[in-house]
Amino acid sequence: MSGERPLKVGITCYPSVGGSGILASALGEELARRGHEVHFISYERPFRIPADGPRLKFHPVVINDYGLFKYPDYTLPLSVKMAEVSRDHRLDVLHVHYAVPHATAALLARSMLPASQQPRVVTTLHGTDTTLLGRDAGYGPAIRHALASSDAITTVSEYLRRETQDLLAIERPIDVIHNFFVPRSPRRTRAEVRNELGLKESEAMMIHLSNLRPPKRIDLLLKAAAEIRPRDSFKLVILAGADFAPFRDEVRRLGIEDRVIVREKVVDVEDYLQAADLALFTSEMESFCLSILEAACFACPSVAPAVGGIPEVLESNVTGQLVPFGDTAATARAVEALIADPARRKALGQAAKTRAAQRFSAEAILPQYEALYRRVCAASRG
Ligand code: GMT
Repeated sequence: MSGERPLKVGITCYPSVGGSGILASALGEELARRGHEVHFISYERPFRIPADGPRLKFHPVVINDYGLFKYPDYTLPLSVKMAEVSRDHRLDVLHVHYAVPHATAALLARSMLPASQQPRVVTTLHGTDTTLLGRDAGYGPAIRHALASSDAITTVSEYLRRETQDLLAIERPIDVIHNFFVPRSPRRTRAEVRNELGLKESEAMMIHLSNLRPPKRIDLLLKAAAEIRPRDSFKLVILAGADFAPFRDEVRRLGIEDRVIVREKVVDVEDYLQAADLALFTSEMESFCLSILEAACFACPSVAPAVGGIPEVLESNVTGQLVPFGDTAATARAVEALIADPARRKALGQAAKTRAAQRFSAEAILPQYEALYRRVCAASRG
């Protein structure tokens, strides 16, 4: 840190498996490492944050079950906890990841406090909070209001900035701060992981990691895998952040049971990423696709559709291969070409790793968040 006083930052995110929570957790961990004080506020401890330490603390939001409520309410107890933590720890900034309902709760928390105790509110949009909920008549106006009232808005890609401006008619400046990833050291060797998976020497390990939500288009992932030839040249290892059972029938129907290996709710993704030869994604929409970056950090090139913010993460023919969305034949051909050419695969993987370190590492991204926090803290409120 540059001689300036450390900041006190509250972070709210979804604690479950998902890119926004992973990013928010890594941000908090890195801020604490850099000497700032970080307070996570959520209904559960985010799964990747370390145990509480001198500069990192988790504050759970307790939700009671009231018979009158048909739908349990989270926004109000969250806002009360945010206000409490802001007041007790004199927070400079409340940084919320994923607008719904976090940004609205932060504004409410801010307005519950006297002016001298009000933190600045920074809202980071991650994707479907703009592209899905932003279009929803039941959420759009509330999101727009929360963004208009935040002290700063950031998006994780240029693509998402444009979408937010267009869909939500936001005219004020939006800062683009790309996602970053800090790879942890694998706990097992590449050989141990391949052994666990029962991979033959002749089989390329193709990895897919996601929360399996509808935009990930697991149907297309499986279809593309079924079109890869020779069919015994690879195994598709799916690190599923959710129950894979709903996709089992499709795996059987496509006759690829012997090609697909699923591991659910894996925490040590690094073990598998270091062992992978390439990664495959078939999403219909991604504002960034953190998983491509995670793979890149382990010199693993990706094949992915040219949608949303993916072209900002993956440079086609340099760090992997972009393909048209939904074209499973083109996807299978791109994968086949990489399987058949280990030297090219390696070159793309190395370039992906270098680019990740240059553009999407903590060293590259953290100073951007610190500068943003200092900017909003220095600005007088309009
Ligand atoms: O929008 C979602 O599907 C959930 C969200 C999440 O919390 O995982 O994903 C979004 O945020 C990630 C982290 O910034 C991005 O890498 C994902 O591309 C983005 N997903 C979409 O835009 C669909």
